[in-house]
Amino acid sequence: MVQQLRWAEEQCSKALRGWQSAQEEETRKLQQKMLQGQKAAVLAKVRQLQRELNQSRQQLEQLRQQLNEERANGQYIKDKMQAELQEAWRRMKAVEERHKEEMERMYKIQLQYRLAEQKQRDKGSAIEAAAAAASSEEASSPQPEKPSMSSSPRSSQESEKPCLKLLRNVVSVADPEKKYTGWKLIGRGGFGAVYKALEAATGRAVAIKEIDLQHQGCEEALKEILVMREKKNANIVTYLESYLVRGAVWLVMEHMDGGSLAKVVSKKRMAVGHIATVCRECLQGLAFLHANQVIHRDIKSDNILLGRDGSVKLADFGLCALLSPGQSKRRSVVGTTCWMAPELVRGEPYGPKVDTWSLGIVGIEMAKGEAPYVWESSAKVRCK
Ligand code: 3AM
Repeated sequence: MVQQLRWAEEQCSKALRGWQSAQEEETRKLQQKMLQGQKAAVLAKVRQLQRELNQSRQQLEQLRQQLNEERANGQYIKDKMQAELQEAWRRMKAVEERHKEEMERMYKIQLQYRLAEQKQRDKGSAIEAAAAAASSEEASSPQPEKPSMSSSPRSSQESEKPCLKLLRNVVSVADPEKKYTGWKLIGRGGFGAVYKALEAATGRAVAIKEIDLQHQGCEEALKEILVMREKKNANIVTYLESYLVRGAVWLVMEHMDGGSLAKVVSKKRMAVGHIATVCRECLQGLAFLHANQVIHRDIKSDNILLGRDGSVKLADFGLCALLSPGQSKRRSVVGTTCWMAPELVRGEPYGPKVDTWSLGIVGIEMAKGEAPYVWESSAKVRCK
């Protein structure tokens, strides 16, 4: 019996141990499950954070890139401005150099003329002096290159007299300051200034070019008036009248309300069709001048004027040359360097074709915005 009880006890304790260990196993499994659940939740959280972190990192990287790009852009703009500044400085220096050269040339020419005048005065004939001055224009070289550096500064009283007499016969006698009102300065050139004014009687707008005879010779002013007065054409600015006022000629002409071609080319690139039209109109003007034995000698965009009605006209005849059957070629070196034909630069005999060359340079101005070598010194341009 005792044995049976012991066996039963053993069986019971075995069963108890088995149940205990099964329960422990269950508890462990349950704990594991709970832990796994927590772990999964935590892991999900960690993954979520990881994603957010990555996003923040990407945003940061993008911002850094933007910042770098902006810095690079800023640097680029700074570099570009610096380059433009250097270029502007270089151009200014080139212009300064050209200005200095032109001034020196002008002084030399003035000296030549004074000497020529002195010689003629010694001969005792004022008329002879004027003739000699005119012929020395063709003989002496180099001559001035810009209208502002005109080759004939005012001659002495004696040699000016015949020219002034002729001028007085040509100009009007009324008071231009009464006839024209509302004067406004348009611009200045080496010769003097150009004003816009209104004819009081009609309200018509006119341009009045004041030619200072101290700077532009009397002969040149007279020549300019006579050529404009006699050679009328749809492609040449219309001359109206002129006055002699306080040592200056006031040349009254039609007002071209579109301004100069130079202004247009400096502001925008022209369409091919517009370039072709300007060329055609200028060529018509030149054909007319050449058929009338006149060489303009200073064709450039500054001397081509535009009207809002589409008109294109040649202006500024201060440097023109008149040909004759006995003199079909000229030699004097006048004009503006970058527009001058090679034969003219070299001081060789030349004819009307020099104007055609200059118009070719105007074509380049219209296509590219400026004439070739325009920022180089005159001496350099002549070598090219
Ligand atoms: O300096 P800008 O280009 O503004 O165009 C000529 C230049 O102006 C203008 O006068 C200035 C000095 O030469 N000009 C000359 N003749 C003219 C005219 N007949 C004229 N403007 C209008 N009509």
